[in-house]
Amino acid sequence: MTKPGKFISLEGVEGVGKTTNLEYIADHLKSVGKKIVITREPGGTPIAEKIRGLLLDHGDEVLCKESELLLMFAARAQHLDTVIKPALQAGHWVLCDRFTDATYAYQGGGRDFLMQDIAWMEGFVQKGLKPDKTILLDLDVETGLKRASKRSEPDRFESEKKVFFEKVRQVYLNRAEAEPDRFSVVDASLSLSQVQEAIKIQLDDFLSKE
Ligand code: T5A
Repeated sequence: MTKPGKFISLEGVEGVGKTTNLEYIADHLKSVGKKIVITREPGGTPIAEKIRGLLLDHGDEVLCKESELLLMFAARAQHLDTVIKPALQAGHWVLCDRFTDATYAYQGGGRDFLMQDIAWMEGFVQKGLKPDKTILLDLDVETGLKRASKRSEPDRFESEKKVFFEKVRQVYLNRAEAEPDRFSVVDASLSLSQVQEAIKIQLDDFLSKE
């Protein structure tokens, strides 16, 4: 798919500050004249938000890990078709709170699915469409979980053990190392203003290469 717009995703373990920094990124890009669409995964459309509920809420029935993986991609297919692709075609910059790197990290790292199976699903659903830039906010798991717990009650993922999130973080870091042009890793342990300054440097670098 040729796309006049740009696709930026924000990634990291729980509580690293993705949601907090999304508005900051949007404001910076708007200040240089970009038209922005802010969205999130899982979710971003009415149907995908219903799937998000199935994935995040604690239910009476245990969601098996195969269903979890398939639901992530079902929500993503709907999101791509309804929101992301049309916005990119219209020349907008799409800012997405998590995307497929999260599936590699959580379902591949956390749930031990084979990365090649996830890659097959990625190809089937995305047909080569990937973020142009991914900002990975990196933070030690304990601090992230502490920050997240101050904000709300733990959802189904946040109820996992620390070792689960250690594996998630490691996969994110491995992916960043493997694709240094797409990924920008930002130290999320710094103060919010320092984190935002670091994000701004990465965005300006990306903008300068447009
Ligand atoms: N998932 C998702 C998968 O398993 N596979 C997938 O393919 C996808 C797409 C989604 C869940 O789904 C899973 C991963 C997730 O578990 P989510 O709501 O998108 O859930 O993700 P969460 O990580 O749960 O989102 P959080 O809201 O918890 O984390 P954020 O957005 O990273 O953190 P944020 O911005 O809410 O900040 C948390 C707290 O920290 C403070 C903020 O003020 C806030 O109180 N804070 C800072 N404090 C000090 N210094 C800083 N620099 C700070 N930055 C933020």
